[in-house]
Amino acid sequence: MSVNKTEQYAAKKLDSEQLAENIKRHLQQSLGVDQEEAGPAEYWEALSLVVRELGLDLIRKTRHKERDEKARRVYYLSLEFLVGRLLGNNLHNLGIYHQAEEAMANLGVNLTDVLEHETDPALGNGGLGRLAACFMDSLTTLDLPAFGYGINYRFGLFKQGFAGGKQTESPDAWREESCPWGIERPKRKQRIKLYGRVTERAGKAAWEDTQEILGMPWDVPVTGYGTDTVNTLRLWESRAAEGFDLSSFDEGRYHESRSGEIQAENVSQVLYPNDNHPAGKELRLIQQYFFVACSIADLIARYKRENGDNLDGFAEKVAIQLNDTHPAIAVPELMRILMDEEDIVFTKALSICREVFAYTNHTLLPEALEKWPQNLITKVLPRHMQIIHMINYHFLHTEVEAQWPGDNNMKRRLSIIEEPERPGGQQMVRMAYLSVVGSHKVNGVAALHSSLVKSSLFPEFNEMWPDKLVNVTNGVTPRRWVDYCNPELASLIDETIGKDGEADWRKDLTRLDAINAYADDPAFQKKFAAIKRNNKVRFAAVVKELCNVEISPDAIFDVQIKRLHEYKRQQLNLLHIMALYRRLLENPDLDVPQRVFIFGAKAAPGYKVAKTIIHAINRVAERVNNDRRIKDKLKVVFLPNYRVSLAEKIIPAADVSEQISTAGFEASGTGNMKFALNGALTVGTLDGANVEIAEEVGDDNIFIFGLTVEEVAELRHRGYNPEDVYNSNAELKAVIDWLASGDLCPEEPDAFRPLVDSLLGGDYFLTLVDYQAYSDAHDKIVETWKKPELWWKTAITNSASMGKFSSDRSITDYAKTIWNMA
Ligand code: CR6
Repeated sequence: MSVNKTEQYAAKKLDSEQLAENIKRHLQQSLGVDQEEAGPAEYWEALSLVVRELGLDLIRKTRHKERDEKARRVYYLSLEFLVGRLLGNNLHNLGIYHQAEEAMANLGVNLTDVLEHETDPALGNGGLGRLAACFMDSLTTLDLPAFGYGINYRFGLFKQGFAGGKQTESPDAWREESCPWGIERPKRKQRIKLYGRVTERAGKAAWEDTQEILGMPWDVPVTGYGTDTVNTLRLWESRAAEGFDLSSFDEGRYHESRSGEIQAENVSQVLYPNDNHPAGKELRLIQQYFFVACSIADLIARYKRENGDNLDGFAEKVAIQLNDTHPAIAVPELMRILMDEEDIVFTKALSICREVFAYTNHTLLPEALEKWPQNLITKVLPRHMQIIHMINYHFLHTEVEAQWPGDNNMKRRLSIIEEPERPGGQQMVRMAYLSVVGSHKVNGVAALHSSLVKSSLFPEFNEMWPDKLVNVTNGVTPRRWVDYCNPELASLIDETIGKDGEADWRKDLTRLDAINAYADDPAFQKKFAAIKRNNKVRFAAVVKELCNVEISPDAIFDVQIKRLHEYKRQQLNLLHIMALYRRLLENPDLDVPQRVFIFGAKAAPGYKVAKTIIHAINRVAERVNNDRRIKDKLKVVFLPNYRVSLAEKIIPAADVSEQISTAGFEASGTGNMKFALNGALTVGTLDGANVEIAEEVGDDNIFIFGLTVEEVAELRHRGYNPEDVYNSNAELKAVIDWLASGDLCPEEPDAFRPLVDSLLGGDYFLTLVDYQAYSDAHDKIVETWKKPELWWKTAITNSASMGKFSSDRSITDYAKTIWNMA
């Protein structure tokens, strides 16, 4: 289905000379600099402009083709797209990386240096946002008609620094550096309403006395691998509407009018820095509605341009995926347009919505499930609140009533509106319920997670609609997460199993399975190990530069990179490191391999315990790294400002991947897949996608430890006292006491109190319970490391067995089971 098979890889036709000419042209004509004046930053911008030109050309062709084919399109609505750096990835996807390398060399510059000049667009918090970016890559690679819709935040996720080991935050004004990727499309701007009130005019609801803001689209071309299809990521930026609050000019209230303008521009200012935890702020609700309303209006306009004004065929042409509940307000928004603007009756409007929408659930954490006060929605979106009530009434009194006649208790439990538990409390709108009721499919993101969504989160919905809840296991794009970040491994795979046409594992990751035949092969092991070592040498230089710590490439690189959250249990890793250090102090000649523990993690600025954990790890690192007694057998590094571009350097260099969440808490995880794909061995719990990774690699090739979901439930049921574990495990007790003693932070002896209290006062995440099993799993890792043939066999088996975890497979699953597009 690609744009034009005869013209395939249009970009590939550009040779290095043409590229160099284009680069020079942009240096002079777009940037106004001479070649002699240009540094890597200018070369980066000029080459990016060349690639953007290519992208825009192909976007136009893709659009024409889609218009002709009139196929169903999928719209991926997400408040986060963590795309990472784009230049290198686009060059790879378009098949012109080597030409670009040559072109730059001929101009006397090094492409790798140039690529380092790109600031990461950090328009996401973590896994959910990065997943959206991998999905855009796969949608395009698979030639599916797709649009991504999101927000063009002026400030991405904060930049992290450390002061005395504590996290500091500063704004990430990522676009200020210049960002050549996006282009504004003023022709497609939208005007949306907020606040006001609802009146009735001629029997119809009218939303009046509103404030209005503009949404300006900013289009980023999304390239795919080995195709001329280029899709669009359309990110909205808020602007004050022209004529905004004009009446206040007349009344001489100029200042008020200006303040209105600033408010409008505030909407797309900043990404909320919470992962798995809603902020609950009015501005966040406005952000959600702003991008949803712009996107729905935009996609309806596109439908009408292509199919005419009648919306009868709308659901056949449009699929909308809600990435978590963040865009859930899209359900009442589409209902509003269908009913109030298109004169479609309620029941028909609801059935259109249910054909169009599908919702992805990414978490079971109760505190992460979004709820908005009914009063707040009534204030900001009065018509939407009415429509939510209408949907709820129909749902409870027709559908729930039919399933459980006369059961008022059930109606209360399933109501989209949650009644306050205490008198005087607020009514809350459960956005997850609204999403389930408004969609035809709801998916979890890994097999275990999806089964828990059915059995614990939405059991009644599953009983009512047995086909609605499904699983689509997450995946990652092998283009960025092997081909681009680990080019030596990519070449070794090419050499071994071929790369042309059908054989190209970049397009069909299950082809990697053929590498399994080489897991035992000493020559292949040698090459695989050499690549890992090269990656470690390069990464050691990054660590030296960023942390001023020397690490040996011969040590085990043991890595935990992800958001800082108690359920992810960086504290478990920390306690174990403290214990290893104590073991070495007791016996400095202990026969153990050198180990480096590597962390990267941002904590939400308001998450106290998470910040305490960062502080504690940094303090332990300082102590361990400067203690000559342990003879460099142990090092700990915490890389500041973890982000996509750092992940690209860390993952290819990792030996051990830490995936140690409390069972039942990590919906999927996607880092786990990237590490295994690059030949790291996983130490992990039976949680999220770890379960499926274990199935693929086999139990002998992964270090599974700790309580299972069932055992966690049993333990909670029986009742658990962390003091019992603390008192019965001498090593664990010693390290917790050390943490509590103030020794690691003499100037603030109580600094780690919040962590110690959370461990001993309840230990909700069962860190202490899993401690011994974790420590034993690490002993097994060391045993394996001591047998290099076994180690490399295991590592190769991991890489070779990751075929399932390509985001191409995830997207194919969505297309088949949810979007009806394949
Ligand atoms: N925090 C899950 O916690 C999952 C991603 C993508 C998360 C994580 O396990 O891999 O989504 N959930 O599905 C949310 O953001 C709510 C995440 O990234």
